[in-house]
Amino acid sequence: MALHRVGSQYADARSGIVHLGLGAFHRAHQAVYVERNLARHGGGDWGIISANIRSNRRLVELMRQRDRRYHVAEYADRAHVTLREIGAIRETLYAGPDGADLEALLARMSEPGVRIVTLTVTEKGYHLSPADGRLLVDAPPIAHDIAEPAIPHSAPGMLVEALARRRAAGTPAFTVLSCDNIPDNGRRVRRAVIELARHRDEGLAEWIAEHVAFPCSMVDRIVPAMTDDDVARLAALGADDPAAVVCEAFSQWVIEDDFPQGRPDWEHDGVQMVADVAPFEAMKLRLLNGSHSLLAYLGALAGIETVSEAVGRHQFVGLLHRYMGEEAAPTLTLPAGTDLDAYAANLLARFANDSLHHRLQQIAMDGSQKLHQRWLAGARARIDAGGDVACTALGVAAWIRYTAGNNLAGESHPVNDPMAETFAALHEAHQEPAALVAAFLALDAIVPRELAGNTRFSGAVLDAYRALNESGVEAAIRRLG
Ligand code: CS2
Repeated sequence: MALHRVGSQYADARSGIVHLGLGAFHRAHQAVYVERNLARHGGGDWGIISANIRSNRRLVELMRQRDRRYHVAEYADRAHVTLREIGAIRETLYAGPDGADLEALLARMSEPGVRIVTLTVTEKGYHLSPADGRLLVDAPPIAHDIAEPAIPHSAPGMLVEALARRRAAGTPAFTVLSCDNIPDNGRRVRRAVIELARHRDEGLAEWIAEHVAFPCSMVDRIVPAMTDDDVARLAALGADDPAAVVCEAFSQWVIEDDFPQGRPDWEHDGVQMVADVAPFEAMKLRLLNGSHSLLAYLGALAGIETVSEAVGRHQFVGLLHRYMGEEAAPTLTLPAGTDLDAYAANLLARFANDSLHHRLQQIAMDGSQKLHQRWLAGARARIDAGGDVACTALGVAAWIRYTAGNNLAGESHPVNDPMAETFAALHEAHQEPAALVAAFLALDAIVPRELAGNTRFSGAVLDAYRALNESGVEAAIRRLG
């Protein structure tokens, strides 16, 4: 085993970034780029105040006890690991349901020295309609924040309240940087924040529209949820650290360069600062995340546990090649200089990294929030162009079957999704495949109407659904020819 250790050297740093969503992804992605920046400057202005806003108070406290230092173990493969100590997170807060540090968080977000607020709150954390990006004003946290804006529960509500405080105090706005896997993330969050602000004060909404930048970004690094085995193997490497994270060696961050209040000079830390993120984002969402979701639903139905096990089967690899090459790639405008074959080959190599225990169940969660940008927007474009969507239709059929809560061998699994109750009710109401598939495709919060109404697509989903149930995952893949 080749172990490379990198310590955190700088003594101090001011905090210029507030982050919402202190999950594993944030700790292994953004914080690593900020760490490089601080290390290069021997400190500086861009330390992070990181908050959990929904759950995991324990992590916030554990990190406090350890001076917020933690480790990121980057595995190129089983034999090559870089163990980084990270000091970039200077303060941790918990602003979850009991509101413990909510006031402290809002105060931090209102400080003049904080010039950027970044977010990894997952797709569902913004309360946007997955199909068209509208703010879901009836979602309980948003309805709460409309009624009680000064004690917000949601991420958009926290942004609005903090911006209102800055405006009232004459403090310049911060820049909002969403780092979640949603398309056009900056623009969507901007629309949601302005709409929410409009519910309390038209003047505030206008001020936000005029003064707040919401750059888009594409983030990429595979960071599985930590397991007890991961904790034990890091302890064996000398990092006995409950806040440690295991991830792959690969990492990419592409950010739209729109930071009127200033930003770290991230271009020297491996971040791609660009004028337009859209081509990078669509490529990553449809190729990487789209492939992930195919593996997740089909693999879970076949009783496979992890991504690396799934790509150990040649049928799955063949399916991904066909999906990427024939269904996803034709819908993309690739970033200049991209070699599509090399990108796809690299994805398969990343998926095959068996030093990560990346569970398919983790990827399968929140399908209602993910399918539109990963599969369905592309499938719609493909159908409009008269193209083939057989792999996507098989994926959709597998997702529908997965939401029944058990695999093809009848073993049950949890269905973690904000729409899980709706799914359960549909499975209960419709025993017949044709009626069940039609009912799922009619969920217009998820499936674009034009796609649901296309008989070539709906027919392909129904055929695939029947094939899965009657002859299993491998036969359903073989059937595609
Ligand atoms: C995965 C992503 O859980 C999921 O849905 O597809 O978290 C994926 O690992 C990252 O986007 C990779 O950058």
